[in-house]
Amino acid sequence: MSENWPEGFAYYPDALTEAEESDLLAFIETLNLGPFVFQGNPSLRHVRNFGVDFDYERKIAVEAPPIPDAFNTVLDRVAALTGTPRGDLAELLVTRYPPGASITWHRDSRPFEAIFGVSLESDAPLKLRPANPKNAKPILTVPVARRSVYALTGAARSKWLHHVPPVKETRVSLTIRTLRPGLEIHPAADLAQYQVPGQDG
Ligand SMILES: O=C(O)CCC(=O)C(=O)O
Repeated sequence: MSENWPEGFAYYPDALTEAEESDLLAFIETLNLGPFVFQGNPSLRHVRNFGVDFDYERKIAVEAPPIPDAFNTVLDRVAALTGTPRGDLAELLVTRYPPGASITWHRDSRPFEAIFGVSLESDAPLKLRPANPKNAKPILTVPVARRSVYALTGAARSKWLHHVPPVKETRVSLTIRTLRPGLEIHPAADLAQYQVPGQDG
């Protein structure tokens, strides 16, 4: 643990074995990822949501296909490491970052509560800074290694922003999230849209 990290941030290196990472990457190869699209603009990142999705246009949570069993091991591991009830891990987002892809400074959408990030295939820096620009704390950099898990809960989730700068090598991440209590999940207008996803984040 670093004393500089915000309250609610935790980092777990070597959370997965090399064999578990290989199995996950092989399964992810079989998924039909599509470009993340925001306000009509496709990004370099390719994504696919399971469990729940966030509709950025309507700003609501919507149903997504169930989380495949191939993710059971990683979900069990995240639950055990972070002390989160396994059943609360309701959403899983797969993201592939080809070289040059990044994710801009952001705080995750309101429907989601705790956030757990699993890094696969390559190491990358995760940047953190306070959401309030008047708070002059410096930007923190956490080198998140492949096979690690990081947690964003508490202040780290609600009062800080995070960002992954353009990656040098292909990186895959799993973003696993709990849902805000009482969240209404709307039926997806057409679940077939997820065969060619592009509106998750
Ligand atoms: O790839 C990561 O570790 C960060 C993903 C993220 O911040 C997001 O999907 O909202």
